[in-house]
Amino acid sequence: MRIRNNALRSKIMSAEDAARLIANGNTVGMSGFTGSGYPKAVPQALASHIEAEHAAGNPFKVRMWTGASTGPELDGALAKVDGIDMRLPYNSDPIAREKINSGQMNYFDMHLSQVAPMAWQGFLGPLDAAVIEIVGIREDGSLIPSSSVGNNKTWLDRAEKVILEVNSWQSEALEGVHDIYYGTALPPARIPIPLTRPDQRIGEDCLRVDPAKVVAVVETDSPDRNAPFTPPDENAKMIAGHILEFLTHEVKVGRIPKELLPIQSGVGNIANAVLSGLMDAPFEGMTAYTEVIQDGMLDLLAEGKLRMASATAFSLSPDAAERVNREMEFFRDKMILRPQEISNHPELVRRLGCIAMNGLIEADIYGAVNSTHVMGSRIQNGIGGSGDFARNAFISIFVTPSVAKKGAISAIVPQASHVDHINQDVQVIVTEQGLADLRGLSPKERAKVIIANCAHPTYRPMLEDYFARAQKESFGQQSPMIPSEALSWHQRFIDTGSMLP
Ligand code: 0RQ
Repeated sequence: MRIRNNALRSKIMSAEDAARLIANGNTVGMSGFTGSGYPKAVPQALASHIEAEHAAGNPFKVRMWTGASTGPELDGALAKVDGIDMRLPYNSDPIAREKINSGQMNYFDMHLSQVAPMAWQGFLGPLDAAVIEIVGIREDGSLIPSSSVGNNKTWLDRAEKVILEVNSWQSEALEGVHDIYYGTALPPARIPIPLTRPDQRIGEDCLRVDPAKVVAVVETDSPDRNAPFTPPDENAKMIAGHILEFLTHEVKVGRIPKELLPIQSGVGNIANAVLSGLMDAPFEGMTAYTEVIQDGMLDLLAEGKLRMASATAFSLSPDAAERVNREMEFFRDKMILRPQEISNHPELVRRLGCIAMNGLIEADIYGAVNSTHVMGSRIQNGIGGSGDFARNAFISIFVTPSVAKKGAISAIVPQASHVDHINQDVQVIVTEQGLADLRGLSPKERAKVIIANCAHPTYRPMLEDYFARAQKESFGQQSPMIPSEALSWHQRFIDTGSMLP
């Protein structure tokens, strides 16, 4: 039996009835992180209710906070009916993206580690309701967390009322995987977080909730979104190869230990390819201190190459999710899922010395990185945890194919059209062309290495030409720039569909 607490059992109701407890204008905190552990029934029922209200001529929108991206049943369903007034933090849903980019939906893109603290600090306003997916409820009323932890602890603590979705699709063997730290506080009472190793447990294996606040319990049986896994393409394999060569060299010269330092890896195919590449690399007993446990980590864990992985969520393909469910007994002591304010905490990322690897949209010749905006104005996803890790990592690596949209766009540009990571937070840039090690280099030295090692051969001469002229014409010589030309590649793409003249 999944719901073992009698008081909470008495609150079981349909998703439709539960959704009616959310009112127009409410701020709602939902569970969910990278397509796992998000509520599946109540958001869809809420979307239907909103659609009916709109049809009757009544306004109805909610402000929505999550952990990170969720699934089509949540972001997609609510965005489709124009039910979201404002959303934070990370989004990857295509319908929500379209609504944001057409100006119909407000989006507040935040560092993932800062969401819970800012909610506690009162910076985001009050939280009317929380809708949280869990695996089960124990006799004592404590909650067994689901396949993501995200901001659930904070939503449960802060919300006026709580709706629980108990999803029997999620494996009961997840019980015991989580580590929920209840020691955070507001300044001046804040104390150091007592975590010095990725495999350390510092909290409890369950979430607490005040039963008086629980207004509904909804039973579901639905899978997580779990995007299919695309095997690494040639570019991804080449990028992985450059990174492995680089890490091997770093070990050889003694800057990192032979089991490496805790790895953080962003989402996406390149990240998975790097992880796959680690299977054949000479590193044993590695650890991961990261946001998401991905497909590429499972084999590493099974082989023992990766000793353990700490994250806040799973981000798995359907096959891998099934494998985790099936083999949870094996994986349980090799994985820890924590709140995202802990998995991404700057204090811990700095202390542990993570090796951060994140994707980018574009980088400029001085190494400033744009992770979020296409042509400076159109949001792709969001900054996610990349900033939490990049600024505080032991080594901060960014990866990308050197061109996008079949070569019409160069990922290396004279000037980034939007900056998420300033050049001080970017130490290594890798494309399929090669790797630029920027550590200790001045802006002009960085430009030479980035253009030579990372730019696509089609765009390399154009970048060399711009940089040479900038060094002659620029107002200053620290970071030479021709302002009237710096964003001309982007304008050309907007006008003609290509950055090429
Ligand atoms: O668009 O899907 O329409 O073809 O962006 O690009 O090359 O498939 O790469 O999946 O690794 O995503 C930065 C978006 C890269 C991701 C970003 C277009 C490209 C394609 C995806 P299509 P790829 P990836 C941990 C850390 C921020 C959050 C983060 C991201 C789509 O890595 O969201 O790092 N990062 N979190 O065509 C126009 C360019 C482009 C471009 C790529 N220069 N111009 N379009 N694209 N470069 C995870 C979390 O925090 C949860």
